[in-house]
Amino acid sequence: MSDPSKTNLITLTRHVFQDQVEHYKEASGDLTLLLTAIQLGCKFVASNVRKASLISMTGLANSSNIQGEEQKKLDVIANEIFVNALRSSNKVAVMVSEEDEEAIFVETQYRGKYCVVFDPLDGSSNIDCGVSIGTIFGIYKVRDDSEGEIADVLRPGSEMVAAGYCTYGSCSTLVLTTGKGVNGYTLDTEIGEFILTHPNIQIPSRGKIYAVNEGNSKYWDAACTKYFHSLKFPVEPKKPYSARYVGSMVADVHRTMLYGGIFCYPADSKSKNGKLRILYECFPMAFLVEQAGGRATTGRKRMLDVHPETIHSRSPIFLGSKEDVEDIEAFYRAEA
Ligand code: P6P
Repeated sequence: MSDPSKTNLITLTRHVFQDQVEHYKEASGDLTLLLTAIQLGCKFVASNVRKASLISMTGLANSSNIQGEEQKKLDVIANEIFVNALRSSNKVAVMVSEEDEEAIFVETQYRGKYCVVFDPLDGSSNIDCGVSIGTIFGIYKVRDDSEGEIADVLRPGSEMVAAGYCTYGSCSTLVLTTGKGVNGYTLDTEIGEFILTHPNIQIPSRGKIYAVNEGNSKYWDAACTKYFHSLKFPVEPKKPYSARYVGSMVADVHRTMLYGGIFCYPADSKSKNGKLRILYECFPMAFLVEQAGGRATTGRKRMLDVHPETIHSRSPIFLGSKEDVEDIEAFYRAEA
């Protein structure tokens, strides 16, 4: 008998469909089909990222996005790939992309019942030097009696029905939750399928790694300054934490999901609301982390309880091992 793990491949689509049959008997299968479109986007981006330098896809696209950031060629390509894949899935009513100033409302004949918020190529400043980058997405179902409007996406993250990210690095791993735990699927480029490699991801209750841009230390508030000092100069016999910071949220969060510890992008005197966008960076990562047994906060409030004012609103975020995030929350309470 040959090795069943080699002859009984559990693809993402099969796994999500199994989950749907077991847990969502009344489901139509629309979410499974929507996730197929997202997988196509991730596979296409993975292929383009891998050969970017070979097909002169690095460098600037001589354009900038809503954030005023210079767009890299791959940013533009990735965004178009996802918008086209999502529209042609016939499962989407509203799309919000980091790369587009306005929300996209799908025309009636292609419209479905889901809203997808996404960052098609997060960490794009790392493209030219080959450091890991990724895609982040979150999915809402349109509210009852809605055909798809902006109010369907300006909702707390706690109302998302699915979220995920895909890393583009030494391998491409798609990490996904549909509300029943977190699973990771690694792309087998030879057969073009995401294969289950990280079933039921659970974040350790406490880690030994912290991730923050220390270059902003000058601008931190008192709670952050005291918290990070406590990690570097702990009271004996505790040992100092290790610092790891890629500068690509998907890479830093993926390491935190697997190894534990804490990822932080605080608000500070330079960035009053922090840098990361609520809808398509903070919410999806917070949903995944909570589903893996971790915790995600703004410092003062559960991240998923935040109500975004605009589609590109920003928030401070601290996420990862439950006990590590509870520590930073205690420092904020002490400074209140
Ligand atoms: P900084 C990348 O540009 C990004 O949006 C996230 O992927 C990453 O966590 C953060 O910004 C890095 O920002 O200010 O530390 O370079």
